[in-house]
Formats: sequence, structure tokens, C-alpha cells
Amino acid sequence: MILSGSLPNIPWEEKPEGCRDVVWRYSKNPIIQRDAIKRSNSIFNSAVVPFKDGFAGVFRCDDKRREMLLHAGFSKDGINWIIDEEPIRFKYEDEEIGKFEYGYDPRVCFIEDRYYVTWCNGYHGPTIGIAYTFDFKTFYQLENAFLPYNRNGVLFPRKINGKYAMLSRPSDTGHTKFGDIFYSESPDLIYWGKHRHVMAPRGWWQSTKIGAGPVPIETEEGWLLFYHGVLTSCNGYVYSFGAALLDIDEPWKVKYRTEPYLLSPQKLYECVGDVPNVVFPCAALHDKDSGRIAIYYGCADTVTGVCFAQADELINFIKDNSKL
Ligand code: BMA
Repeated sequence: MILSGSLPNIPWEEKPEGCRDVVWRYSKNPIIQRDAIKRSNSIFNSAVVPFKDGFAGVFRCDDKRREMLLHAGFSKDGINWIIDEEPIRFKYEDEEIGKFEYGYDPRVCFIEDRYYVTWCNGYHGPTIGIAYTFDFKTFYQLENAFLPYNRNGVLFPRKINGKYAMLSRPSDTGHTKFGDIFYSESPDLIYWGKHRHVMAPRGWWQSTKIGAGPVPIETEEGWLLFYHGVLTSCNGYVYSFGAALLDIDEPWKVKYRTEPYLLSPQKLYECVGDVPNVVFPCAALHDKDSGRIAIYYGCADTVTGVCFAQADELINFIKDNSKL
């Protein structure tokens, strides 16, 4: 059972008749096309949250120079999105931090009174940028969380043992051939420490590297974490995703972890695009009352899709198909 967050207007579509999987795709995917704004080459790996009586988000929009930029967007129903034509220009106190090189793969996390954005931020190589906003119009950038090189920085939606908590994936400057998920904590979102190992890559679809996906969801069985896993085929990387349940008070302790993937690139829009064979989840909406979960994921580094799961069925599946 999901422990917090009522969202009666969560986007939803029932599981199709005869579907044997625990995660199923929206029938009208992709929901965001690559050219949804004038300057975009592709819109994918993006993060959405409930906002006012609808939804808001931060979107990875690579432009036609192929520069990686972040744009805010809004939606009434979580399916039809209006994305700002202009990229986010972060406000900052220190010039050193404000020199924007590039930004990609955002996550958005509501903690206490504001929305935090974490993303892969260019600072002499990729690292984890953090900013906050109240309205998705003005964004205040904080210090980078970690030294380069790092990717897939994902905050927990509340303090744990009195500290902010984040998952991340130390990496290199290129198309990293390795990657484990680590946990870090901070008293103030500036200074991070107490780094703990969470998970390493392991067999098959997750054999090359793994990285945290959406903000974890608090359930009776632990933190529900969707994470991507990569395998190296003769034609290059293949990105799928699975899920794990992490201990509530010590989230670096993995209780369960799916041996099979939950979703792998199979549809044309997941297999054909700027980077073929990629499903990459960056956000999940949930409604504790109905147990509905909507997962937003980038497809082939080109467009954005959504897929669904029912919490109880999913948690049972993770427990029944777990190998640590
Ligand atoms: C990763 C990131 C993601 C991307 C993936 C597949 O390293 O760059 O943004 O989806 O590769 O290209």
C-alpha cells in the first residue's frame, strides 16, 4: 500500500484485456512529440508532478543545435502538455554556479513547501545540479550536490532521519560503461555526505549499469524505486527499467529487486529515434487511495511516453520476482 499522496485526477487507463504484464503502456503514446515546441529536436527523460489543480513539470528539450536544455511545462490532465518555448534561466547567487553549460534528465521532488529540481548539470563534466521553485516560473539554483562526474541524482520526498536524502550514480565524462546507485544525505541540500552503496549492476537487462529513475514512493513495504538498467548488445546499449523496494529508515538497504525488467524497449517509438532501444523513467505520479501509478519515461531519446501500474499488484510482483 502507498502511504502518502492522494491524486484522484491521476492520468489513468485500465490494463488492456489479456495483458499479462504488471506495467502497461498508454494506448496513445507517445504523449509528447519531439517537435512539441518550435526549437526542439527531441523531448524526453522529463519529470512531472501534481501542481495546483493540474500538473507541472521540467522537460528535457534538446534543441536543433542538439544542445541539452531544461524547459518548464504545464498540463491540466497530465497527458496534454504545454511546454514553455523558452528554456529555464536559473537564478543564482554565485556566478560560478550560474554558468549554464547544459542540463538534462531532470527529476522534480516536492519536499515540505517547494519543488526541487535535480538534473545532470554540466560543470566541467556532468554532475548533479539542484534548484527549487514554488511556481515553475522562477527557479533558484543551489550548489551542485557532488563533484563531477555524476548522473541520475534523485531526491527522496521527505527527510530521512532528519536529513535530506539523495540517490546518485557516479560516472565518467562519456557514455559510462559502469554504474552503481549510491545514497547520500545532507542537513541543508548544500553539503552531502554519509555515502552508502545501494545497488550494483547485475545479470542480463541490468548488467552494464543502473541508475535511479523517479522520486521514490513511500509504501508499507519500503521505498518503491523504479530504476533503469542497461545491457550492452552487439549494437550498443539497451535501456530497460525495473524496480526495487528499499528499507524505509535505511534506504541503502535493498529489500527486494526485480530479476526480470518491468518495461523494455519494444514499441516502434521506443526502438527507433535518436538513440534506439531506450526506455528511461524520470517521474511517477501516484494516488494512495486507488493505488494507481503513472510512470513517465523517455522513449529512444526522442519522445515521451507514459505507462501504468497498480501498486499492490506491482509490489507483489517485485517480491515474488526478487533476487538480491
Ligand atoms: C544516458 C543519458 C540519458 C540517455 C541514455 C541513452 O547516458 O544520456 O539521457 O537517455 O544515456 O542515450
